[in-house]
Amino acid sequence: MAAGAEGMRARLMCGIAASALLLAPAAVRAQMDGMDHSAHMHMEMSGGWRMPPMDMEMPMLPGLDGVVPVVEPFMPGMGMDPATLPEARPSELVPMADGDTLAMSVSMVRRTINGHEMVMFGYDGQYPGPLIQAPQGSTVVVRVVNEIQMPTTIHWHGIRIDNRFDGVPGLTQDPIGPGESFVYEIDVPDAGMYWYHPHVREDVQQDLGLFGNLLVTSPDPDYYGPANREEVFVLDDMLMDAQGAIPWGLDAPTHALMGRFGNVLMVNGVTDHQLEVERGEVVRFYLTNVANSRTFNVTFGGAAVKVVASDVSRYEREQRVESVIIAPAERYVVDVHFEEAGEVVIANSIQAVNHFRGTFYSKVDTLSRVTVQERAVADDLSAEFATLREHDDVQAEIDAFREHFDREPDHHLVTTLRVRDLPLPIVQSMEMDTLYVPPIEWNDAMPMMNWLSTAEQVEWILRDTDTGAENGDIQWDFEVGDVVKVRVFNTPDSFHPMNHPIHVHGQRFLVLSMDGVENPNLVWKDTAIVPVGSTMDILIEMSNPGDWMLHCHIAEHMHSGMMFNFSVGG
Ligand SMILES: [Cu+2]
Repeated sequence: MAAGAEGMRARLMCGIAASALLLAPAAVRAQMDGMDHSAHMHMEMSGGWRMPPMDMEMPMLPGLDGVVPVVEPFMPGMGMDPATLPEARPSELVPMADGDTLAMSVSMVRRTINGHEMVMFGYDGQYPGPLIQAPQGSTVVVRVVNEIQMPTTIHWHGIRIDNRFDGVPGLTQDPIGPGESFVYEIDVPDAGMYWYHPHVREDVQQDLGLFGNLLVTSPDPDYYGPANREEVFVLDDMLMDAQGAIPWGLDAPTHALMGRFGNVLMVNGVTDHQLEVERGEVVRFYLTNVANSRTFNVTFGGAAVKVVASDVSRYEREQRVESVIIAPAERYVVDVHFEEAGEVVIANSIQAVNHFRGTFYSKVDTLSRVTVQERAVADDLSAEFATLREHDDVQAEIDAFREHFDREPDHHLVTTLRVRDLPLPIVQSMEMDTLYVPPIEWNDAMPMMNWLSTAEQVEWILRDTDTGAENGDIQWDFEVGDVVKVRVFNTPDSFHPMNHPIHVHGQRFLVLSMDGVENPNLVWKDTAIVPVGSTMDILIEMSNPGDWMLHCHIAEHMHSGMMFNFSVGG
């Protein structure tokens, strides 16, 4: 073991009362109840680290006071007065025509979240970045100038883009250094809502505000059907305490086990999002999840919801849903009918799990408050909303792939993880928790453990079970026109199993089945979540030549190794 690792171990071990970690959950609970959590919440830790805030429902393992991650902390603009920076502006719509060019900066901005003025990053000084709108089939140009002190790139997520402009450092381009620029030419072959973000230290840069939407409009004005209005909802969270954001890891991400869950939820960068609609309005919501790790379960009070589209296409058939489960990087287009006057709370409604006590409790966080006025909307779309449209063109396009649905997979992936140099007490306490693993990790049930696990100690793995190759050692080679079936199994038998949103660059895929149950309503996707213990079959259409990535879209998992490249020849 390297000297650095020894030092790290000593630091992690420092202050841990190992015996306390080995207590049964009930005993830990008893100790917890006597503790004042708030006292150390605000404590300044050594080296600029502050302990992340604990959920009051969650036990704090005793003896972890003073233990910090093995990496140095990073805060943008350390020592800088935020007042010297321009205040970020809300996202602005940028309609672009074929061949148009947008000049876009990546720069430091001032933002206030939850009452805290912070130095953050912004695209064109906005949060989220500009809402770029481009007609389907066009090519738009974005000239990016990097004005922050870190290298960056832009990945145009979900776009079947020319490989040269996919924004993956070391694969499709060199990172854009501070002061440098890069010109992206973005072909947009598919209508839908996309988004853009960096592919360099996503856990830091994306969390600090580098994300924006790209709306590709169909020439068909009736593409999604009628709605009274459209709203863009960018869902995000931020991990903060009473002093502001908890620092990020400088050389490697913290929160490598579960990803960096925030405790402050936001829509379009604000914590108090509100809407006012008239009674009877059908509102179309374009949802994008830009959080590092959080999967949202979005509910719309008692209002009726139907799901229309997802990442890269409309569904075969519109369908009524109770809520929308949206993993990091996914998008959904939903229509919501606000029939009753009054207030409707759009919320993240989850069943939180307390790993150490093995208990569940419901948790509802308001995302947006919708005031539905008494006055009825002039253009009543109730009848149209009640109709569940079928899209023959979507079905016909998918028909060409049905011959592949039932055949054996071409490739098998299993997801798992390895940990190294985590102190024994942490490992033991993690083992205590394994009975309570939920299929979807809705919240951070172990804030301290999670925070302390860095990408230097945790390796998340995609393993090709046909060859035994893992992560970067996997190399898949295809040709344009290939239709590839991949089976992904998310094993529940690992140190800390967790759901993974799997993202495929440059292509589109269908989720054929989950746990052997056929998907009855298909939609083209670029990202799909595999719950713990589940097996997902996807069918990827290799339509776009080049060298591409496949990875987990939990930022901390990708940076902990959960990625590999594949090539499409032709
Ligand atoms: Cu993952």
